[in-house]
Amino acid sequence: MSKGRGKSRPKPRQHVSGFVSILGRPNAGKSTLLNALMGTKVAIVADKPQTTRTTIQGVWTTPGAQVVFVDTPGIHDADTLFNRRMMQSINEALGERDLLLYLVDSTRTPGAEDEKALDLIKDAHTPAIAVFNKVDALENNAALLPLIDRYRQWYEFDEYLPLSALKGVGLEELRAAILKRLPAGPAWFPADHVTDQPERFLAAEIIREKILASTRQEVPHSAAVLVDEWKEEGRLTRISATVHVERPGQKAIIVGARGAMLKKVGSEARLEIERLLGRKVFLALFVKVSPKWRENERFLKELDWRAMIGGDAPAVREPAGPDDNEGE
Ligand SMILES: Nc1nc2c(ncn2[C@@H]2O[C@H](COP(=O)(O)OP(=O)(O)OP(=O)(O)O)[C@@H](O)[C@H]2O)c(=O)[nH]1
Ligand SMILES: [Mg+2]
Repeated sequence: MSKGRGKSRPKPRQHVSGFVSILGRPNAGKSTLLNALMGTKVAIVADKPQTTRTTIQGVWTTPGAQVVFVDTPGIHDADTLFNRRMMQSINEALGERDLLLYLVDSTRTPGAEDEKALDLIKDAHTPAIAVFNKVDALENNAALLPLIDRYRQWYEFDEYLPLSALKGVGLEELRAAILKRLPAGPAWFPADHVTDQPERFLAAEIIREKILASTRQEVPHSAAVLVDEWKEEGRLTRISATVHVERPGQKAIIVGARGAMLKKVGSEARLEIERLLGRKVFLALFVKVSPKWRENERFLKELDWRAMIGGDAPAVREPAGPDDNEGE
């Protein structure tokens, strides 16, 4: 707070830009924060861990700055090929960044796993801000001080900020702390560029979000969504997508009694995809049992849109693993 000077005009600064990765344990609120910082929904959110499965970019452009935020999967012990891929994408998000935001769920008591997750931050040798999220859910803020102290003992962050990504409390302070640490640089993307995710992937993610919201236990982890077909027909976009699960019991849950669950998920997803595209959408949704897809290299390649749009991987056009894919 500046004493007596009222609102002093900030000095004109050079245009700044940079890459800022958002990291933390599963369910800490990383994607909620990305959406809050962007002011628009870029990443799906759920009250289940491991919702985000790949890095997701949100490009925030203001008159004096452009920030590329990179949301990441939660840091966890990887047990399957799929989880190892998730950890790999976290590691990639740590390289050559200007700043890291390490998100802590302030409502949880920190333990050994939280301390271990910080090793990744320590090894990155990049400026990092510790963000204590979900303060709206704390009974009183006094609980925050010992928590901040604990993290301070584990790692000396550049700053420690309380925040509620959900309620938008502390966002301005966080934005200021970010901008202050970015180097002078140009905008790399046009002002209307918001994310790197193709519409096909966003649609698949929206479908998965509706499934996550309606299911529990092992079903959320076992569901993967692939868009099989995408056709523009006049003013209508016709999308056909398949929800892959690992076991017949999970398929039964997602389909529901007389197809009720699939209908609900499908219509919730369709409405949101229509809002996203600004067009009418016809969504055909199927459920398929694809045993052990999380260990299936070819299936994972199909899920990874970066590989599909010509990353380093060769374009594989054969049907993915256990999938029967789109019909001609
Ligand atoms: N009360 C409260 N809940 C929050 C806040 N931020 C996020 N949440 C909730 O925490 C849950 C997880 O949010 P996500 O944004 O999906 O968390 P994430 O860290 O991206 O999770 P993963 O992608 O699974 O690693 C959701 O139910 C959010 O609504 C917050 O500031 N306050
Ligand atoms: Mg997430």
